[in-house]
Amino acid sequence: MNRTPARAWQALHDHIPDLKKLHLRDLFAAHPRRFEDCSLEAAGLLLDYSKNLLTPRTLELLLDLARAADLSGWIEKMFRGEKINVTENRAVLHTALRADARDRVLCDGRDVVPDIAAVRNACCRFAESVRNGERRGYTDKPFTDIVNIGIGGSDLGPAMACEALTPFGAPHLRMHFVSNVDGTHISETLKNLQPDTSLFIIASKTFTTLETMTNARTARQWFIQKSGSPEHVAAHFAAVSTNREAVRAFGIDPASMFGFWDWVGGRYSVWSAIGLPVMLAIGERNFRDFLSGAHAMDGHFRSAPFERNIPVLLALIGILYRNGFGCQTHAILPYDQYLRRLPAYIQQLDMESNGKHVTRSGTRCEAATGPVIWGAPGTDGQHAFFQLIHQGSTLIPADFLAPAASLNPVGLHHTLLLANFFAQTEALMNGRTEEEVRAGLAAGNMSPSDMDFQAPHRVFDGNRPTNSIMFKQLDPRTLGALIAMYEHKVFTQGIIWDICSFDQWGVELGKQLAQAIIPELDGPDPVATHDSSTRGLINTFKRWRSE
Ligand code: G6Q
Repeated sequence: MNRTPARAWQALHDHIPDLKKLHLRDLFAAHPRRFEDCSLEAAGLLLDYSKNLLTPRTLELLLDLARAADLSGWIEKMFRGEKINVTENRAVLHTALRADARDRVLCDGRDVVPDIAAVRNACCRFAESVRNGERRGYTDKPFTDIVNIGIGGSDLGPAMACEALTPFGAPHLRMHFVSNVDGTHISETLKNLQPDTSLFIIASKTFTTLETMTNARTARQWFIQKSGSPEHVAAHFAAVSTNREAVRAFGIDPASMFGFWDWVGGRYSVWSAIGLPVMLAIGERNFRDFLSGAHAMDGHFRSAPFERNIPVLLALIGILYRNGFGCQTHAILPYDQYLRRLPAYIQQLDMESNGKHVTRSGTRCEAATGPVIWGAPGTDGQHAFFQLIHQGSTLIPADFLAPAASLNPVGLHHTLLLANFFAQTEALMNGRTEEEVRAGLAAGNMSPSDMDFQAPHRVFDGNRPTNSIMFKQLDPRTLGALIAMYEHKVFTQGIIWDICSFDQWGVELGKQLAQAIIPELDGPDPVATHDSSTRGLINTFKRWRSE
């Protein structure tokens, strides 16, 4: 075994030239049981990683990396509430949010499990009273529209989960998510709402985020104007935040405020009170199933040996492509319309966590870190960007995800969807040789000279790696397991790259930058500050907006 990270990295790099000589087609031909050997199930998910460019030796070298980075030690530190978010000096305890009620998780010597249960119970009571019509608006009508105002981690998780779990949602509640500070987002949302049946949730960990607070103020103004009195605000606005004082100052009734803790990162917060819109949509029982799916994945991640551990394998395979093959991006391709927003969610989770170039101790990372995450649902993507995945000059590893059963079993739709799911990964692996192409063209009676011209365009090299992730159906439990799987994949990669996956200084910078410019945009006078580009743009903006 290569016991130090440096030796483990070196051994992996030494091995890459051998891998580059292989073709997936040959790996399958040589090992008829490759699927059986390279697939596993946990928490309701099946991972097939056989269509990856790896041999048993590759896996051994990748596992050495995990061991050399003391992955087991770090997993325990996370679950036990040690302050592994080193730059913010915080614990990282989103796993405690879905822990068993009998578990004890200590943070600064205090068991956080009862605190979590208390807030969750309050959220569930609130959600149930809205769902069953007990809690009503100022004209005594039940609520019909829930508007979550938040951004980033306070938006993407609940928005994605509510959409993914639409079939489990209360049909009498319409969910809306407003995030962008572009006035269009809030205006277009408010256009379709009645004040007396709308409930606003202001979701912000800090309760200072410019976009959220601006949208929240606009919503409140609209509400007061339409309802005719500020007195009704208390019944129509709730808040989810860690900043009690700011919530109070905004005028939200403390009884409608749900807290969480600094050890819940924004992009890991859908399990906390930030999940209130999800509880409103799917109800308490389903929300608990969502948590239990994540908890099942936590148990698997914490206890399964690394070679049989889904998040660890996904992480190691990602590292193989990022660091061994120099791949810059990774695609997330759900074959499920309800998972339309999953790529955007994983994009934030992964890119905000591992988009860092400095190690935990502050030196520059030697290895390349987080890839660009992108994607869209199949089969739409097939008619758009898949061309580049099949024949482009860049290797793009991809995760294909699909449920075995559809929640909308109409006609042949699901069979056709899954036929595409299977066909794509098979084609990406096998490609199409020149011989096969020529045989096809010859069957169509193409002339030899046309064939010479056409053949190179129609050859597919194949050897393009994919993971397939299947589950029986998309339900709250499965979604919980899926998200937790990606959280732990990202965690594992962060540990191996030796970066702090839980801070987000790039986001903090974004929050400060605009502040300096806001006052400069007042009035018509040109500014004389900044570089010539920024100054030129600001002054053109000022001129044009007044024309
Ligand atoms: C997530 C990030 C970021 C954050 C938003 C919203 O991990 O920190 O996306 O969630 O900037 O922040 P607030 O919840 O504080 O408004």
